[in-house]
Amino acid sequence: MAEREMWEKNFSEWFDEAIWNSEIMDTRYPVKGLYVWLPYGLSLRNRVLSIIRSLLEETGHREVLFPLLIPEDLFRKEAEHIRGFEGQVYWVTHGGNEKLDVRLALRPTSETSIYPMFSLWIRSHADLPLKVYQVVNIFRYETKMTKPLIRLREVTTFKEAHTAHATAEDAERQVKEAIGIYRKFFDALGIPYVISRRPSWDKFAGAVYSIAFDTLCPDGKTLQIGTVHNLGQNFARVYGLEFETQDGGHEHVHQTCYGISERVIAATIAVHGDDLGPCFPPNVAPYQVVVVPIPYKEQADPVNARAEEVAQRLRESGLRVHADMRDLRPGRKFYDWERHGVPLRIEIGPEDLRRNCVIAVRRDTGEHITIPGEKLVEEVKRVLADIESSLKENAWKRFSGRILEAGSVEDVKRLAEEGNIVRVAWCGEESCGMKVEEPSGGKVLGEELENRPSGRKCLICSRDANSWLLVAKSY
Ligand code: 5CA
Ligand code: ZN
Repeated sequence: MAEREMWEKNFSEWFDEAIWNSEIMDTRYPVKGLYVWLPYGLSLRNRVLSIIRSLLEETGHREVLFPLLIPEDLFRKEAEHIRGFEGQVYWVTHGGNEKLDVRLALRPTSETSIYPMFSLWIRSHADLPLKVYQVVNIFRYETKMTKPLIRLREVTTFKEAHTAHATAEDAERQVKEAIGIYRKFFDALGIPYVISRRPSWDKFAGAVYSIAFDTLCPDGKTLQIGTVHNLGQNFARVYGLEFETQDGGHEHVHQTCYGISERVIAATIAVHGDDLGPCFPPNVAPYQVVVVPIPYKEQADPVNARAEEVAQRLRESGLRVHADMRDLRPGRKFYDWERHGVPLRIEIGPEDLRRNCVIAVRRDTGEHITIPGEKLVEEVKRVLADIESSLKENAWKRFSGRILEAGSVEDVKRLAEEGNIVRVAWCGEESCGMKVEEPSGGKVLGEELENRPSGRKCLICSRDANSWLLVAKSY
């Protein structure tokens, strides 16, 4: 069974080693907060992206691609937005040796580049709703400690969706649709999450309100893996996003935006890990199966030939398979591929040749399974499907076991420090919420969505509690 000592007790170091050993990234690029994707990592990234792309496409989002640079005057229009991002913007001040008349921001997110164009595109109610998305790099001069895949200064995999609607109700419906899309997306990756409405003091700069998905890293710190924002008409007013209504009047659109980043890949690595390293869910694993021949002296040729043949049969059935034919000891190969998180290993030795079978070894449990030759494809597919569902199930089990209710204010701090997400019964008053954050030593994630307490009193003021406030240590 999987050991999880190092993974839990020393997660930060574990994580850096995991992405190095599995050749996801090279973290030696000489600019802080910028990292290099390696082929294996990029293959994983692109599979994760293809899941979110299809979820967006099937709900009517169209892909666009906007410029990286935003002129300062446009960038500064929405007051709250600029207040929120000011300290994080990289500026382009020169073209060659010439100083630019108007400085250009490297987008830290794209509202201020997209919405001026929306104002040209949107004419009448017939143009609405408008739903677009793009996958781009963004730059944020982060001042907290940077970490590969988790807190970057160049986010390379920023998927942002932007929508415009005729009514507030339709924007509200869009927020729900976005939440549904992200649920499916995280479910596909087996990442457990809580969904909460961020407190007003922690919402996206320029939003009316923000909803966030958080997962839990093995060290007990939460990681925000996606957000959905209702922007109301804040941006529409300053960028002049007006449309002609059915009866000829003019109104501002209502907007939403929602985004994820490669943090989702960090979460995939983190939640399915163990002391050996990551274990990638088969639906996104760069290699789903690795075939390792175990040759013995004079039997080497037939064993190698069988290994190639087995790999080829599996490939033809649509699986991503790597046959490791390097001139190395099998034990060394096992070690390598475990660290690359390949969910299933197939071993073939002389004995298996004679019996016409293979040995499959699960990365998640270490279990050895004998598969007869005639059932190769169907059995491998069945085992992979089982790995996928049990990774998800186990991640959820560990996660759910770490969402605990606080019985008192002192409890909040203790439980958060022990690495839990703490549910605090809350009356809904902001002042009570703020009184929880201070002494907790953690962060108020927000008001939990779709789950409410019954028969509880607010932990601060003892009035009836309407909702759970979630508190945790966080990244
Ligand atoms: N425009 C909105 C929605 S697209 C926006 O920028 N929202 S955000 O600021 O909350 O970012 C969306 C998600 O991107 C976050 O939930 C987080 O998961 C991820 N993210 C934000 N900043 C970084 C960063 N510096 N490094 C890695 N991921 C990040
Ligand atoms: Zn209260």
